[in-house]
Amino acid sequence: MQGISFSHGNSFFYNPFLLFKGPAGLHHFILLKRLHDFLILKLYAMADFDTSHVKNIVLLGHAGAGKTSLAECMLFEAGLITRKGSVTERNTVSDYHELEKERGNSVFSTLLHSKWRGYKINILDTPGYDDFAGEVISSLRVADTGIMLVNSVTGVEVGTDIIWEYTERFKTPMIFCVNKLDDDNADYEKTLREIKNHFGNKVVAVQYPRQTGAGFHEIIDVLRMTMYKFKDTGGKPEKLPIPAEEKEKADTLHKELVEAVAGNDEALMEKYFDKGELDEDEMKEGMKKAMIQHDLFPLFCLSAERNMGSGRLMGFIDNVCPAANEMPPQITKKGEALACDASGPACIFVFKIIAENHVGEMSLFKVYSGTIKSGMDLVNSTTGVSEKINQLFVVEGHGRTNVNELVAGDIGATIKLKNTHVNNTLHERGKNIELQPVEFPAYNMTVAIESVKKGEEEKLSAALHMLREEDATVQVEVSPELKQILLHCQGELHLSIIKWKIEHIHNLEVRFNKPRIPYRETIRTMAESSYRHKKQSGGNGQFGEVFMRIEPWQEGMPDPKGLTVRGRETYDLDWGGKLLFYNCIVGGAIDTRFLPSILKGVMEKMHEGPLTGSYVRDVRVCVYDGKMHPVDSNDISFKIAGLQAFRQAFQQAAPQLLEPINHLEILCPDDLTGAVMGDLQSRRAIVEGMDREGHFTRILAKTPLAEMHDYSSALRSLTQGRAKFAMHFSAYAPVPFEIQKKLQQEYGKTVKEEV
Ligand SMILES: Nc1nc2c(ncn2[C@@H]2O[C@H](COP(=O)(O)OP(=O)(O)OP(=O)(O)O)[C@@H](O)[C@H]2O)c(=O)[nH]1
Ligand SMILES: [Mg+2]
Repeated sequence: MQGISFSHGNSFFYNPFLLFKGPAGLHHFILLKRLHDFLILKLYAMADFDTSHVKNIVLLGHAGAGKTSLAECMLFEAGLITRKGSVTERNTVSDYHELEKERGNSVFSTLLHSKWRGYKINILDTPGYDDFAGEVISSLRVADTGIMLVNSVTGVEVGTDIIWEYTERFKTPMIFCVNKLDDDNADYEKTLREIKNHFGNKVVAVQYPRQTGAGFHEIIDVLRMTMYKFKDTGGKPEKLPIPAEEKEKADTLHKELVEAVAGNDEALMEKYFDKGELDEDEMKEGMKKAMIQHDLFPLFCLSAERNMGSGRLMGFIDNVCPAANEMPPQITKKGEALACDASGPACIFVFKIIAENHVGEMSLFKVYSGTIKSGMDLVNSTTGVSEKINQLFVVEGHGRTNVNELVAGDIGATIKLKNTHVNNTLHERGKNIELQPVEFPAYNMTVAIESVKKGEEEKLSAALHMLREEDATVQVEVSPELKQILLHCQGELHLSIIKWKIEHIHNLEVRFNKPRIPYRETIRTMAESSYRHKKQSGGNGQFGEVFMRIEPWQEGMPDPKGLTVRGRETYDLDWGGKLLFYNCIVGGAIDTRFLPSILKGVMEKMHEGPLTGSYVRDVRVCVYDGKMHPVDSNDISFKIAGLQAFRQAFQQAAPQLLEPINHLEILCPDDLTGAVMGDLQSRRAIVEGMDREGHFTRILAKTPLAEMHDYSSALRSLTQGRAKFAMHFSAYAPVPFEIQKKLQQEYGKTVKEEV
């Protein structure tokens, strides 16, 4: 094993440099350094793990529930770090990113791994804020068990509910951990009630605390029927018999647990009836099966801060939680089952890309089948391009270690893939396997972005490309219509992270602006006009005259009254709606060769409508008369005449500005429905329906996009982040008269009066 790195800002390992200063300390330092290096080598010389000895877990929960602190406990318990860091001291292995240290919480999901009693546990520590849902979803895609941490002071929070929905989508086996039981305000019973209330009676307590608050030192385990007693410093507990006064409660809970396990399996139920008990192996197998089927969610107790309970949890992960090959096989895009088998065809799935200047691009993947060896060539199923796996790594936060191979079920990383993105499958040549991609959440917020300094547009475009590569919940759209670069993201917090990355990693100063609204213009009545373009200069003059009728277009409308239609052209406009262009010229008043020029003039004005410069849609134009000059008539003359005739007719045809209307769906806790509805009224929303869904109310509404720019932040502050919403384009609708007038005036100020 080689390539161990611990030189980055926050070393994965305890840094002995910090301990001793001055000449007296130097000797100690060298000794410690040797011991340190020896331990690292010993650690990585550990035996390779076969598929059934790899467990992939993801730590989940509302922000601040204690996920990163638990990850730190697990690494400490496994002996991978010799001193447990803490989130408050900004020195955990998981929150290594400068940004996370600055903020004091997780922003990215971090891959860690530990070894515990012959098993390798890959740990994915995810951020709790909803803005980072993409990080949670991609981690869930590759995890085989989720650990949902619930803060025993605050109980079930909105993040718990939201993340639970994702876990249901993946059917990830789940464990609940009630954390912060050492806090004076901890309330285990209330938290348990809330968990059962939200997630049902499949949640079954495996443990309960003898006491909470400062006196939290003992956990009663009703699976092992043992009491774990911790020292003040936590760590390895003493195993004691359950005290007499707790016996009755422990027995009752034990019975509940055994019955819950037996209740999911007929054979076990029979055994339970016969013997009145299940032995350890039967319990283990029964729990595993029920967890895989989402029929049982065992619940554990923790103080991550004081490192109490994590060792037992890791033991449970090793002994009971399913390994990747015990989970149902992956169903490929073609609908075929892919078994998690180290001797099967090589196949990996890239779930995350970390692009940092000093690291280059690192792709994190899970091996879904076969054994991946360094030097192997794989094919990207999306692009068909061959990719060489030059180096393989196991990852520990910021550090990474070279390994020679990774077996099916394991999670690792590689660098320098040429053209592979998140959600791509790489497979052995000739096998053609494509795994199901992750569906990332739709965006909630849009801003326009521009570089502060002129001439840095290309740099900005490169930075945005890299951001997109790393974070599938960011979308970038260059809008020629709005003449803006639009950045779609998850919310204000997400945006602040994007800004930080652009400024700190790409050294670019950027500004966010309000995105312009893609209004449309149309007409409500019929109007006619004519325009004569005549110009006499030195040589040849210009002459063209056009008579035009315009009408609002509607599906199935009859031919224009009083005109003879000689030619019909229909254009589906790129920006939605139609233009119908009819030739109704009689008696050869205008030569047909000039019609394309007239159409060109009309189209030009339709690109920049007369009201606000927005696209025009849904108009029928009939050219019915005009005049030519034998010498001076040419294309340009008829283009100008066509444009001006259209402009004049448009102004007389009761022009109407249209605005995009979005379909809005809000899920908010019942007690906040009133506030959310009040706010909607101030946004010109039309509420179309309300439904109760558990503890939530689902509100359906139609809202003008122009009123929704700040909605993500507004809803968050209105509901303390307890509501969520989704929005998508529905249709264009007329802008109210007063608003149209205002927009027309604003536009009028920005353009010079046309000829
Ligand atoms: N008293 C007490 N505090 C804890 C415990 N676990 C975590 N904390 C504290 O709670 C805060 C949040 O802990 P984290 O581990 O960062 O929580 P997290 O779930 O990773 O949070 P996000 O990354 O923001 O989602 C920190 O200040 C921790 O020190 C615990 O068991 N008891
Ligand atoms: Mg965290």
